[in-house]
Amino acid sequence: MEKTDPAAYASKLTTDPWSIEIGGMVDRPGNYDVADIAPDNALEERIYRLRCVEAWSMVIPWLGVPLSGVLKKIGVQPSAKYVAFETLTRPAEMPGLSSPFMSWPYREGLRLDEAMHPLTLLATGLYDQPMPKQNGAPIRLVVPWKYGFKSIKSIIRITLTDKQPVSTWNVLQASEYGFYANVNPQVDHPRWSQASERRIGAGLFAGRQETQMFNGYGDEVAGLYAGMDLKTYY
Ligand SMILES: Nc1nc2c(c(=O)[nH]1)N[C@H]1C(S)=C(S)[C@@H](COP(=O)(O)O)O[C@H]1N2
Ligand SMILES: [Mo]
Repeated sequence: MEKTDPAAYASKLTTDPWSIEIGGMVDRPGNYDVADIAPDNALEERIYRLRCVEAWSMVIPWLGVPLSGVLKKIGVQPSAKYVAFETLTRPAEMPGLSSPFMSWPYREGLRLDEAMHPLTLLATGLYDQPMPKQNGAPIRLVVPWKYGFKSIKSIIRITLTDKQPVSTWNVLQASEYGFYANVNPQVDHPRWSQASERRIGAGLFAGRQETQMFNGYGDEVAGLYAGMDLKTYY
């Protein structure tokens, strides 16, 4: 492998045409075009907070469709309990991905009820524009009550399964990045506090903001985790 700056290759990533392979425990598996999954006339704008696990946050107006609607059309079989997501690895176009840090595709997963929650979005744009490549063109997940790493970019595969899916950050460092990764100011990362965050775009003198439980979406999503110890399932 040549030591070339991966940024030089970013523009080579082809995102059009793009289809997602949807399979596993579904009634209608197949390759679905992004234009069919999220047609322009179905796009909704959703203004969400995005809280990175590394204690920065941003407010972003996404354009997208609820994941639940897509899954309903594909037909989820009763045996399915989780949804697994996978990103493209194209060594010819993104040579940096053949480095030891990421020798396999970025992967994420949700429990089925999290995937079906009305806040969970498949986004194809932001700020009223098509999704920029660095933000996950042409289609990405947005799960606003979870740390940003759950919101996997540039999805090529969605698989319905009965086993908890592999998630990239969890595999890299399970003690630091859990499968659930719900934003929680009471459960610190081993190396830093999660009680506050730096809001990007809030201005130089805005100071840090207090992080909210479930990133402020507790009224909508706390019920998904009723009875669960969120220190154990972080
Ligand atoms: N495929 C893929 N998705 C990804 C990542 C990544 O490296 N690869 N990074 C994650 C992390 S850590 C965050 S905080 C968000 C950031 O989204 P943004 O780049 O649009 O700000 O994307 C997430 N999704
Ligand atoms: Mo992140």
